[in-house]
Amino acid sequence: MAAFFNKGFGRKRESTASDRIPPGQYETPDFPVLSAGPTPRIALANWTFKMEGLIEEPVQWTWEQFNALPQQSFTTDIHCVTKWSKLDTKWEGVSFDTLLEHVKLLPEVSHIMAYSYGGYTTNVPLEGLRNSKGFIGLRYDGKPLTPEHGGPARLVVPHLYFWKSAKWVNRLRFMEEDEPGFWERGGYSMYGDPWKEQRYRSDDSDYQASLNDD
Ligand SMILES: Nc1nc2c(c(=O)[nH]1)N[C@H]1C(S)=C(S)[C@@H](COP(=O)(O)O)O[C@H]1N2
Ligand SMILES: [Mo]
Repeated sequence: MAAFFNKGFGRKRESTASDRIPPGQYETPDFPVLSAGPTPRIALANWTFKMEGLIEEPVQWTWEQFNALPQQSFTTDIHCVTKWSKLDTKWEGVSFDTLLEHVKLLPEVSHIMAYSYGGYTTNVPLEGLRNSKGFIGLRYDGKPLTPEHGGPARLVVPHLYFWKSAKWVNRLRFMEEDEPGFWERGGYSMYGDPWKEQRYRSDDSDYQASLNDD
């Protein structure tokens, strides 16, 4: 039966796409804009990107310097906690692995906090960014990233809910313990894996464990 239904009528394509939609999500062709505040406008001449915290030497780039770093293309699916998913989004930017070549991490680093122009913050585990899992997006669909989608530069961590992909990012701080960012302080998951439906803090497995401890 399966072989029959997989033949023709575009069924194979459809079932392949739906396998890529996490539980509770629906696919949209749109690219909705979700911002907790106004869109900051950053002149490229003033833009900087900094890495600090538990690394041997902090490092900072200007827009020109940052754009001279090796860049890669990424085609990836994104999943917003408000339940839309968008397949095959096309980005160009600098991978987190490339950024790590410019610093020496202290051994205790476990998480990073991303900071944005405008004050947004979000926490991500180090291992959630390494090995091509996270990048700083500079271009979307072949064009410079628009301000409403986080331009000039945003963090992109597509395997986690999209609130972890901080728009207008300008700083990463390396930490030895997990700390909540903006939405996480408001009750959202510390991790945010869409495949595990970790939407709220109460969906986190260590949160469940901490309830059992008491
Ligand atoms: N700086 C900043 N980054 C942010 C947000 C925000 O409000 N401010 N919203 C987050 C949320 S909840 C989502 S779903 C995505 C939305 O990105 P988009 O507007 O490009 O779709 O950005 C994330 N990054
Ligand atoms: Mo979101």
